[in-house]
Amino acid sequence: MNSTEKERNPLLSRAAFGHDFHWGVSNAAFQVEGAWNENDKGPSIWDTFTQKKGNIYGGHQAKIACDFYNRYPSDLDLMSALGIPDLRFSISWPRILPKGTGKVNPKGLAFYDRLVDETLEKGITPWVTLYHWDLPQSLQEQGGWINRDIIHWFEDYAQIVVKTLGDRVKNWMVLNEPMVFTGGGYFLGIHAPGKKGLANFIPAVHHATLCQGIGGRVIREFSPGANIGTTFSCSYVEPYRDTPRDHKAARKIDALLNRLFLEPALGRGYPINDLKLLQRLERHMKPEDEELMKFDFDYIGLQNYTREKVKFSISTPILWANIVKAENRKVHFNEMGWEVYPESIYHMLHQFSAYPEVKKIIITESGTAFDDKVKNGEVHDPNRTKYIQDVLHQVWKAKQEGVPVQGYFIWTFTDNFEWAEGYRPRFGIVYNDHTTQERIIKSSGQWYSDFLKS
Ligand code: GCO
Repeated sequence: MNSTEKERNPLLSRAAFGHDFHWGVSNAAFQVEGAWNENDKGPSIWDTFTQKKGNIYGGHQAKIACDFYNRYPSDLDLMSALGIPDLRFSISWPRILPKGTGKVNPKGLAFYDRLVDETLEKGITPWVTLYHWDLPQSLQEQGGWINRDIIHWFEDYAQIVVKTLGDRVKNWMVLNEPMVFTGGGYFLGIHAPGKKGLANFIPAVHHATLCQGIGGRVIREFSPGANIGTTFSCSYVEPYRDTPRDHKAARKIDALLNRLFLEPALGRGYPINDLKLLQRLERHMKPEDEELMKFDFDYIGLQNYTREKVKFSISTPILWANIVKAENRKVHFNEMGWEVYPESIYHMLHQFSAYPEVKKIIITESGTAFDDKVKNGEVHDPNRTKYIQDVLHQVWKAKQEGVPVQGYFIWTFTDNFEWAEGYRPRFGIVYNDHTTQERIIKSSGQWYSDFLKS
């Protein structure tokens, strides 16, 4: 691209975001590692959930996934060759503590020791997520997230990990998307552990919120000088029609999707005024909880993929609100059925940065899923490249307007196990042939490499 084109569209240069802006890719243990029972790893709720017939698209399994457990050295080489500076990955709790508590698995710790060392050796900065949904099955058998004891189980687990890696890992995230793992796993039953209803959802929400703050304090204590964040899924929410009922419905869904976990972390308590059903949380609150939930995070991890349009719905009791699917709104949508709407991230950056307690925002996940195909040994995904460019335009605009956004991580590096959707949706900038484990850099991956080297 010649210089005049670059000037016309400054976004196509990394420099437009400033020298201190972080760039990377994200993945998660259960979605890429495989080795589901190797070297004394215990089962997670996702191992149990995927092995139960009917839960996962096509009966897909993650016993091997991308075989990252064995292939991470060559994947790190590929990231390094592409000039990707940062890698976000997560720790598998049952690899460290096969029973969730008690006896530590030295082979599990040794794996992450090696992974961190090799990441650093290859000039890549590790960003570590403590919890990306793979709760040890044995803890679920004691109630999992609905058992308040999890705040002690999680604290012990976090201490072991941070004491082991905290000398070399200086960028941390406590939880990945608590709204999704409590909503999917403990209300709708479509994610592990497949529980349903408010009786499961409400205590899971409160205990996850407590662990957000507890995890922050553990990292602060055992990883000196660490940059500590935690991540939140979010979607720009708009009323389907410009009517008072749809506006009210949109406010409720916004409270549920975008405020439920962020506001207690900021010391603002739960958004009960806009979502009366959250009053149920109060019976789980103990006097010390307001303080426990709060933590002075160095940054907020923002994870955005789409926007939602919401309408009043008489057929949805308690919430009286329904999301109108993209396919019913005649808009362009991706392999997940999510509207392709890059502007959403602009609105969420402003919405999150409007809280004075939010010091910095890192976009810890952003990407899109298409039905990518290999043709003559190559994978051309110009639609993904365009989406990322359009999103970066929105990020740059928000940054120009004063939003303290300091980083962008693409979800994800290699195509991987997309939870209940199995391997069908491909999010990667690198194609993975799940039979041969062959990696093929997609045209979006090449574009990202060129952008990072620009
Ligand atoms: C999430 C998870 C990722 C997903 C990605 C695409 O945000 O749901 O962090 O594990 O794979 O978001 O759905």
